[in-house]
Amino acid sequence: MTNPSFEFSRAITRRPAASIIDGLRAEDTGSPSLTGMLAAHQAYVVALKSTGAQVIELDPLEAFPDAVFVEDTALCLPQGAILMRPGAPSRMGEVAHMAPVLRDCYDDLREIKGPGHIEGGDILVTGREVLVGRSDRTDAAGVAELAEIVGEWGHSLREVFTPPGVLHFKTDCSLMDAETILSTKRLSASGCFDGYKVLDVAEGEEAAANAIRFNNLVLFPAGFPRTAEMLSNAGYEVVEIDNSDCAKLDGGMSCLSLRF
Ligand code: CIR
Repeated sequence: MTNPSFEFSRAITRRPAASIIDGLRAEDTGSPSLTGMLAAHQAYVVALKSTGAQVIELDPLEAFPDAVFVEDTALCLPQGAILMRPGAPSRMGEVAHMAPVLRDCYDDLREIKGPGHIEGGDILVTGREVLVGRSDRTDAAGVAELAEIVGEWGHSLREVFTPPGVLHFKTDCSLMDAETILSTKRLSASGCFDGYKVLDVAEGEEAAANAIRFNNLVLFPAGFPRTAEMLSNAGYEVVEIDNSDCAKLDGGMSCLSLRF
């Protein structure tokens, strides 16, 4: 039996556009390099495919600099998919480009109609529940609208809080298996993962918390050796991907795909 929280047969990605240099960022640490980003993106797709999954690779969208971060546009569950309503005004138009792709993959496609906002980066689906972190991009009304839809599909949703100053809930945590969460200490200290097995990232390696478990692999940002070693010692097969360009736009491993 497969576990839908980390066993997937498909993923959707979108190649970065040249406009990526205009992507949103909380703090300007320099522009990402398109060449670097394309190479890292290719390595990411190769890793996903190496697990046997089919990857739907979408064309770049020049008009939307952040469109490479497809995770924020939808939530994919076994019962159906839900189009999000991003809190970042410049990203709202990305959803219309994802809609036809998901319509081809799902019989049941819903949408967050508003007035609330919610982005996929704030949603962690575990083996037992859907956790949604309120953030600057995800508000109470967005969470409430999502709760109704996933409730209809038999999922329980729990609202939690993304730490202040952190872009998305999953900037600070990832699912390693149905019951195990990789997290920053600042997030796990809030108690939101009580009852789960929590692996805290090494001190000073907070940016390592955004990884993804995809079938047999953990796709993990390169450059965080102590956390990578902890995961390997815990039995996970870790594949390191260069995240240096994505990081300049506050992006990480989870943002680059929708997985289902
Ligand atoms: C943004 O600010 O929306 C993008 N520059 C980064 C989005 C990262 N997405 C994610 O964590 N799911």
